[in-house]
Amino acid sequence: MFPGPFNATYSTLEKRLENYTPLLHTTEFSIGSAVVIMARFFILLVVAFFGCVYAQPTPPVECELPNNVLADIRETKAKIATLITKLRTYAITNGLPLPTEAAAVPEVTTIKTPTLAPEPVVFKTCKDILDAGYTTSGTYGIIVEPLEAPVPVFCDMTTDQGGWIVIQRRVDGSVDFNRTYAEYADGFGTLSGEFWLGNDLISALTKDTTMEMRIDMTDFDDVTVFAKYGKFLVDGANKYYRLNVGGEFQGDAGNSLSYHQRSPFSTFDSDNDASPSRNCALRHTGGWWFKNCMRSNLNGFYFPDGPHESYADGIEWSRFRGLKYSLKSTEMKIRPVAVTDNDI
Ligand SMILES: *[C@@H]1O[C@H](CO)[C@@H](O)[C@H](O)[C@H]1NC(C)=O
Ligand SMILES: [Ca+2]
Repeated sequence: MFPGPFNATYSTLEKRLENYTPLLHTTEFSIGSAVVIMARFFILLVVAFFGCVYAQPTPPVECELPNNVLADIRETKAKIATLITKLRTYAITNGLPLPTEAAAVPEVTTIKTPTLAPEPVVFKTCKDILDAGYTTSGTYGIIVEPLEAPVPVFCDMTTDQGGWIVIQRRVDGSVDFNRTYAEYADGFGTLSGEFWLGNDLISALTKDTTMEMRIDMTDFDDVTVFAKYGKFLVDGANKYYRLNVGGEFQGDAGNSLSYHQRSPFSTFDSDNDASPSRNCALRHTGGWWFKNCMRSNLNGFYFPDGPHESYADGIEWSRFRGLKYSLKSTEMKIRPVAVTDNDI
């Protein structure tokens, strides 16, 4: 064919341009102009071939090309370099594999067919995240409509088969739970420690998805019990975040929440309870679905020891340790109700 270096250069270039052909259709740089450049380069090679080989019929090693041919070759090389730059830019903007920097002319062996970006995976609950294979408890982002940005939540991936969004945690008294109605609406505290997720978020999470709710609690003797409700829904701000708790009850903690069924949420600065004479939240501290007034309040004052002289102002669950005992730790968590064979 052509003398040594030209042959190698030509066939390499040809191969590369062939590899880039699928891309050329999708770039502003048309296949037509690439073909023109190729054809021009080919003619130059033929000229070079006859110039060298025919002038010196014995196997040529080197020969001088006319200046105008050399100039044309340089110009053509520059055009090819421009083409390659455009292709590299295309590859970068479309996430395609890049030709290596090392070679003067990039070496391309495979071309990834441009594909549409995959749909981002959207997790709406911790159960979604668990089902996707994330089995470690911790903070994850979930989409809570109508918000578009992911909301950080703490997922309990181990308790009772996991997949729980934790909405409340008390563990050491480090966070003040004696807060305003607005603060309870927004949420406060830290997801890794003590917090209230926020009534707006809890309402949004439970509004369209049937959720079950589980409470794990521990006393200062490290006795751990739980209460689990088959259905849990918190109404929106327009209904003062009214509690809807029902379904099947399970647990060894006793049921101290059903008494509060259909009570709106109250805080010391927003008395929505069923007691005309008292402000239940002010008396019992924290924010809760107070009625007249309470059989539980897990958002009360954190007593560091457990038993207390005062009446029902700590972290209380009457069926477990009565109303003069403040619990050591509590966690409230929600999870979509599993679809059973009966529902299908
Ligand atoms: C909670 O805050 C209110 C308003 O500041 C205050 O009147 C009340 O005494 C506080 N309760 C506790 C237990 O700190
Ligand atoms: Ca009242």
